[in-house]
Amino acid sequence: MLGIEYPVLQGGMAWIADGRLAAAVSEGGGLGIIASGSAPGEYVREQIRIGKSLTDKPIGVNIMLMSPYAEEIAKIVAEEKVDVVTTGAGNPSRYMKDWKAAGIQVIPVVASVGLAKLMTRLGASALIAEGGESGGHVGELTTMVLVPQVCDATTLPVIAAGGIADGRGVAAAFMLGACGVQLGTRFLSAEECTIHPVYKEKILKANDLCTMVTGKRLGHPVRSLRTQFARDYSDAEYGGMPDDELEALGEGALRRAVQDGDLEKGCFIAGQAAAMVKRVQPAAEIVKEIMEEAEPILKGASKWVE
Ligand code: TUI
Repeated sequence: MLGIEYPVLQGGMAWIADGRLAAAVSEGGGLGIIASGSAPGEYVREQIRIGKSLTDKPIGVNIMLMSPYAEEIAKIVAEEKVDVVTTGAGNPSRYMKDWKAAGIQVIPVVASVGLAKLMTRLGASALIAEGGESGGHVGELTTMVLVPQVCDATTLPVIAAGGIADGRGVAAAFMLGACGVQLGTRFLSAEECTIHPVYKEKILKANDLCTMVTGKRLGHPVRSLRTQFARDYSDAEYGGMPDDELEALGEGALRRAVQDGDLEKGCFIAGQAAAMVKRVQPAAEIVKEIMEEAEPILKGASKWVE
């Protein structure tokens, strides 16, 4: 359906997933996805052009629906003839008709059965069911319970996301009914991923308990590494800081982590699978490796039945 070799999507990580990373993943046989995050439209257009200059394979764009530029970027993806659009952190209903008319495959991220049903009705091509193990904006449900429920609620192909970082996660996702996976955190260690060296090091040194969720009080919970910033934010959140001040504290924090490696004021987004990221390697190798790991696990699964 997407014209890719492996059913592996690279998550649309704000300020991180640029044209270069996306092209490397697509060249490796997966689907690279350029993140719009809260960047202006012209930045996204530029990244699309960079990505397309580096690969002839399909490339996607993720639109973060809470972005003030979402409307503008919704038009740009059609103008630039992007192959696939994924959406996150909201309901993309109002854009679906125009994207479909432009021949774009629309794959919304859903964190609930209700949105899965609505997106199925509105003509999405597939759905990404993202559990709360993921980094960034998280819903209530885990991947383990969300994926089968979304599969039961739709006739569309379902892509599992959240907590998947190796072949075991891929195999498990297939067992839950998914036919593809999306990984974000694992690609933070890709050679082509240009995050600050401090960020990469933090991911490679992460352990099982080193992420936490902040921002629940403001209605947009975000999972990130348990850094000084995350602890300070959490203290402010539960210590009664007024909403506007709390919003201001988080403003620009993502960019400060990615570009400056700022542990005091930056938000280092990562999923719970951060501890499973062990080394720096080319993005194409990551795609191939996880699928090669999944194969013997899936073949061996018959040992559980007589
Ligand atoms: O979107 C993400 N992950 C993100 S977005 C982001 S940037 C950000 N900046 C400020 C505040 C919050 C985020 C960093 N990471 N993942 C996809 C995702 N979408 N996860 C969960 C959802 C989701 C949740 C609720 C999608 C739809 C939804 O309901 C929408 C509705 O209105 O029904």
